[in-house]
Amino acid sequence: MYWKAFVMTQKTLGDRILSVITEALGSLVPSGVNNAVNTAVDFAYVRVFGLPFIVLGYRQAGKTTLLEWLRHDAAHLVGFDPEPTAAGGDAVSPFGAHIGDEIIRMRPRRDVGGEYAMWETDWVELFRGARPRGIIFMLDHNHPYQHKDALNFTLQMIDEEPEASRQLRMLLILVNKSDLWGDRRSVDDLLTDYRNEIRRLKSQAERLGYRYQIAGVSLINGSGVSEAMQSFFDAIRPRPKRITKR
Ligand SMILES: Nc1nc2c(ncn2[C@@H]2O[C@H](COP(=O)(O)OP(=O)(O)OP(=O)(O)O)[C@@H](O)[C@H]2O)c(=O)[nH]1
Ligand SMILES: [Mg+2]
Repeated sequence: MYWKAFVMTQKTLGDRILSVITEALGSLVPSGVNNAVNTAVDFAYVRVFGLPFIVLGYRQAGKTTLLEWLRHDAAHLVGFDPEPTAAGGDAVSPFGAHIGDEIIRMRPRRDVGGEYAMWETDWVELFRGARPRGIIFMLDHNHPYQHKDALNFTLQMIDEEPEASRQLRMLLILVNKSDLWGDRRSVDDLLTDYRNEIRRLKSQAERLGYRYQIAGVSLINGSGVSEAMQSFFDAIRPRPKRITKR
């Protein structure tokens, strides 16, 4: 019995990665060793290429603003007034973001728009290309039917794209713009419209083995954003292998 290692080269030139896949054949290789190797590979990969995650949500929920918040450490949001993101989305290069007291290398790949017509195209393409460890799904207090559609589409896509969802560790729902609703309503109030979707999310998360969280935030005044980002990125990042001394 033996270990087989091979190197996969991903599709595009700019996106070339080395992902070493180890395959333990037979029972001679303990699964603990295999897991440790996989963890070490994940950790090294993310350190070099960035943490793969994606941001989805119906139009005008705050996706572009969140990416700007992460990219520039919240400092640039004063006067930031993005145009709706057009079909095809915008490329986002990997960048380092301050999360807690660390800088984590991020790789969200593309900022996609939220119009219906972009879901089947830009969202699915992004999901397949990114094979994300985390999804941030954004909504706000307006248009619950459209947000519900978008969330259902996302859950369906996770089910229908098993290769792309294989690495998924967490889905975070950000209920954005609390500066506009927070003094009158709670997150739980707003989520009464989403009972079926939350039930579906819960059962999918259990079935596929990822975690989910829901947080009310305001990107404009910063309320809740750092905390939500810290727990999201903590949940999706691979950990360095601990060296234990005997
Ligand atoms: N009041 C308030 N406005 C916000 C907040 N976050 C974003 N916005 C505003 O909401 C609008 C939409 O933000 P975007 O970041 O462009 O939203 P998007 O999801 O990228 O929109 P599309 O690209 O059209 O899908 C902009 O005018 C933002 O300034 C927030 O926390 N509070
Ligand atoms: Mg946008």
